[in-house]
Amino acid sequence: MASERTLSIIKPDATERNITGRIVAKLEGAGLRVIAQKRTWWKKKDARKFYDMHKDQSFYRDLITFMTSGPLVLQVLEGDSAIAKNREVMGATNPVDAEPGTIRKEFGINMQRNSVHGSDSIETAKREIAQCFKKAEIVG
Ligand code: 3AN
Repeated sequence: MASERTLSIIKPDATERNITGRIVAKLEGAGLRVIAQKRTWWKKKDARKFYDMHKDQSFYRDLITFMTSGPLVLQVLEGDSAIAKNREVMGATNPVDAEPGTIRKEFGINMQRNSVHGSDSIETAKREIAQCFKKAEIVG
């Protein structure tokens, strides 16, 4: 298995409920290592850039409003098959469809307020990490 890096975001519904530590514990428990982390509050332009591929979707405006409604925790995770492993521990987009034990099953509220984001491919991970972190902020 190759070591990979992926971008993880703890979303405003989770920072609001003060459960960021419980989410990081799940990620670490899955064998992922946090090699960069910061708490931030996105401007609309940050969220629009990040979710540009969804700009024609019906949920886009609500998604931008939600992702700028409170603090986020941005993280780079590293590990063997980190992209797939992160998505496995996150669970399905809709928490009702997520497997037991996943972050979204335990903490997600609905399709939008689903507590975490994770990159879905190597290319996406590269782009998302570069948008969120300077090279010097990533300490593997
Ligand atoms: P995932 O985060 O599971 O990869 P994507 O990339 O399809 O899901 O969607 C990005 C984000 O957009 C989701 N995390 C979710 O917050 C939101 N989203 C996706 N589909 C819907 C939907 N049908 N209604 C509301 N929000 C949605």
